[in-house]
Amino acid sequence: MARTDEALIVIDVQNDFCPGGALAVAEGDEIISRINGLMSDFATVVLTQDWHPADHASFAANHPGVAPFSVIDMPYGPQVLWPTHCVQGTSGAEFHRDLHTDPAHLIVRKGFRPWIDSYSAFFENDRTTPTGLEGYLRNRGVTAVTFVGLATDYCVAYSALDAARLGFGATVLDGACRAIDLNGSLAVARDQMRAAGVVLEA
Ligand code: VGL
Ligand code: ZN
Repeated sequence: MARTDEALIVIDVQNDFCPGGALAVAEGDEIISRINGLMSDFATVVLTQDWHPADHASFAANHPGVAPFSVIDMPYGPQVLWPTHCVQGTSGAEFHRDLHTDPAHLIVRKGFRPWIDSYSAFFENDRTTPTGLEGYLRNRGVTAVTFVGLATDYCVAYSALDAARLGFGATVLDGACRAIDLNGSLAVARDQMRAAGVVLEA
């Protein structure tokens, strides 16, 4: 039976992060059946949804002359410029059709402010503007969170690092995640997570 103090956080299992999508993560769809099977083990299930306006500052298309995957300085720090993805209301922003969404208790949308990106389920990329998820989890008595989804080295890692920083027990099920791995970002993310006390399990 599900432990009442544990939550499963399913990060960004959306069409644009799956094969054929605008920011496709290799094998991104191969984790879905395992994720579906995990949901009944947790008393709280949260889905996140990357949810950008078309004029979002993280899109290379909104920075003329700058190539996708280059890095620029934003007021809150370095920012990778991504191909246009997960635009609000488009099919690319929808959850993958195989993902079970009915068991979810909460869907957190993030990245909807045009001038700031939001990788983490807890904070925008300034690491201080909250999404409200921390309060939701604490209010429900959650003390430990398990992360699965896309992408390991961006939204999953940022979320897990924030969870650990906030004092939640934090586990990442690596086999139920897939990575973008941009210039070694996966190895860096794994090192940072381990150093922060995030438990990486297969
Ligand atoms: C993500 C890059 C841009 C992610 C979201 O879900 O990991 N990565 N937006
Ligand atoms: Zn995004």
